[in-house]
Amino acid sequence: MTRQLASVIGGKEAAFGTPYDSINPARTTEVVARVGLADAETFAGACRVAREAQREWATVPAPVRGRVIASIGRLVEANTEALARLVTEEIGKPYAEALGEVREIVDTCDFFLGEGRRLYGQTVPSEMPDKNLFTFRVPVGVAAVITAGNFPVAVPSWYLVPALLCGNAVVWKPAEYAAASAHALYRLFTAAGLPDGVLNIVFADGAATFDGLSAALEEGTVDKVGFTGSSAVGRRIGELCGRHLQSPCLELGGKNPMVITPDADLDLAVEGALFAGFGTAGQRCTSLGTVIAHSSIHDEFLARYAAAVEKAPVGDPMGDVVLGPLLDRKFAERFEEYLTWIEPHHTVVSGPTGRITPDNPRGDFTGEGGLYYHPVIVDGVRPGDRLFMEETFGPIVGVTSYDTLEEAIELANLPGYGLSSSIYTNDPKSAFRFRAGIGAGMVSVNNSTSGAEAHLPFGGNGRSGNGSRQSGMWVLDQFTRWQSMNWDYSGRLQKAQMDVAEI
Ligand code: UN1
Repeated sequence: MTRQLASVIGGKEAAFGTPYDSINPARTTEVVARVGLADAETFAGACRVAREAQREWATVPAPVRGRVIASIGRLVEANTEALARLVTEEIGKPYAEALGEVREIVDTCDFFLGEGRRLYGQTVPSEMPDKNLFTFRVPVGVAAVITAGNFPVAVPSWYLVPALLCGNAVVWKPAEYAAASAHALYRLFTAAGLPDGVLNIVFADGAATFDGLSAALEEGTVDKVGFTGSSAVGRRIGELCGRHLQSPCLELGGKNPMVITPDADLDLAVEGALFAGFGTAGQRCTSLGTVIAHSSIHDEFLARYAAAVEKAPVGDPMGDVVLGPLLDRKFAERFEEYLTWIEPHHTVVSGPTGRITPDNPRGDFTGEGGLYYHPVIVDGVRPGDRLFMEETFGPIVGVTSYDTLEEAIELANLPGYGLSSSIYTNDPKSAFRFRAGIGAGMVSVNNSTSGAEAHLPFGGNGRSGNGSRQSGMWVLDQFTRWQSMNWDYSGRLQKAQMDVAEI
């Protein structure tokens, strides 16, 4: 029987709402879950419930909250295979990658369970005698977390784990096409001992979420918004939050470049470009957008890259494949549009393009009723081309060439995103110059643009975000605010700046 999933608010199932079917993109006739989408008022109501629950949760000592995070980590780890299988079934991510995604949640919990015992404030010297200064981290309050479905369980955990650890309550709105994976994760979180109302899950479409969030911000029941998704929606969320003097945590798109210098190990670069370009079918925010290869090795790299892509297995994501299907019909439609951006001056070096069907097969593979697409490499992209400038969430990689490192850096920065980047080189000077010149938040040397570790700052600049960072200790600044305290025990009024101690 098909799973029926409704929002859960304050520990209780909400009214079912409008039905939506989350399908298996590898077999589009298979419904993974029937999801009830809530309206805007339900979203705003969940924020009110969270506001109430947060008051109690904030009084739970941080080390005890850390123990809850430890339990979440253990529960997720014990359910690794089941959760990874569900992710693969619902969004078509190859099973090996889905296992990695679940691992990323456990890594996040491992990091933050200890943070419960740290969550340090500071003692700060005063300019006056007999006076002490302190800082404390205080929870922000209620966080509204809106996440995409390409990482349906790991990326939400990057918000939920630190937000909860810091003493906040959360209203989480996952992507509806990844609702079953989100619901399974939600159940594991709450089973670890979170009080009702501290973590709420609301399924809703984009319009209801936006209206519900506007209402909640107006009412003052949301204090922080976390959003992972497209740059266009991120901009709208940023504008909305700005009207309420809030700064959201935005993790948006990328047009992630990979520069290959003349002395690079080309086989290593090909391997990196294969994973970065076509892992998760090119639907990571860290996926490779454009390869910028030195003109002296451009042809050789391209030949090897095309050969590797030709050999890459595409098919059932439960099997040993590089590419499974695209996430969902909406993404498949958009990808078809990106394919129309291929211009006459481009050269497709990877064979056929478009959906894999019996009429457009990939070897023996005919697509079997799934949202499978041919991986595409397009040579000759250049500034001004949409394929060069815009994120193309899907299995397509552009290639261009350069002559000087300065030119490569300029090309890499041109689209105005700034999430991930990579350089393949054996020359440390080039690596460090690239690091200093690139506008991206993340730089890889001799490694793929994808695959950031869970305890380094993750995030971007420009069209990729507003400079906020997730993961590791840096995300604590998203979910706590600094409060300072001064305590004067001199027994007199000592005035700052006016009664500075003299020597
Ligand atoms: C995303 O696609 O939103 O670095 C996140 C990576 C993963 C996370 C991707 N650890 O590719």
